[in-house]
Amino acid sequence: MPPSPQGDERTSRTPLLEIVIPAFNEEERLPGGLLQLCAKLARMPFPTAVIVVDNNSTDFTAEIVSAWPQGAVPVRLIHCATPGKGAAVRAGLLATKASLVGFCDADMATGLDALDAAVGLLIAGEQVVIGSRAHACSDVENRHSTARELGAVGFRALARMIVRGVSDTQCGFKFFDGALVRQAVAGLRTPGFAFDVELLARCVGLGAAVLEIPVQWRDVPGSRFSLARHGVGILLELGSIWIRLRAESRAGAEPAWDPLLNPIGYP
Ligand SMILES: Nc1nc2c(ncn2[C@@H]2O[C@H](COP(=O)(O)OP(=O)(O)O)[C@@H](O)[C@H]2O)c(=O)[nH]1
Ligand SMILES: [Mg+2]
Repeated sequence: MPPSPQGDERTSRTPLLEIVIPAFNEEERLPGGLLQLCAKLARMPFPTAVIVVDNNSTDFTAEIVSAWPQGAVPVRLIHCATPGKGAAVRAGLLATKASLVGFCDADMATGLDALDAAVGLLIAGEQVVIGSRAHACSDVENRHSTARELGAVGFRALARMIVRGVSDTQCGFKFFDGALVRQAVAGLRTPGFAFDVELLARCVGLGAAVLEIPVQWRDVPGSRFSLARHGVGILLELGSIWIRLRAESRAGAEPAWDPLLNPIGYP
């Protein structure tokens, strides 16, 4: 089907908002997620675009994106050679040019109604707006195992030592001032699931405040995360983040903070 005239007009302009979706073996969940996201973005009153970042998926993820019909919301595929969600999000964010950018998961576990609030807050001057399942007004439908929930409690306690004041660093729904996040993500070194902690720490190190907003979140079956496969790796990643940021701070590099003497924090 040829793109609509409206699509021609919207896609010829530089997007104001670009959204990155990291995707690994997502042939089941991605088509529905992309449909939802594109429908939502097509209703926004400015040009938008989507970037899907694939890590050598062994299923039809890449083919699905390559063949995606280019309508009012262009959808572009990027390959990332380094495995991991963090590496993929980094590659996607670095490929953006828009003044507002963000990322969300292929399963659209976070309800897209929150996008209006996130974009409105960024336009009003916020620099980092993130979905938070810990927000008192969030509506969360969680089917995680007890083991994963216990692991999450431990993770949150450790993550708070690096980004104090953020209750939920791991919700896959984060939006940023484009220039800020491109600068922050350039230094990101965490390839796996703990990358959000380093990214938020780097944004705060650059002087940004993190605003958590309520979301509707439902656990979508088909998660790529496995406590058995990723649990230890995540802990190691947290330790590396702490050490790396501390070393950078001591060397006088950005971000200029020390997690011991001057922990990233909010009032
Ligand atoms: N490109 C890429 N995406 C990944 C990788 N691991 C996870 N993702 C994506 O990250 C998003 C969140 O993953 P998901 O499995 O839903 O994790 P959960 O919601 O935390 O259980 C999805 O879009 C996944 O496809 C990876 O190694 N590479
Ligand atoms: Mg998920």
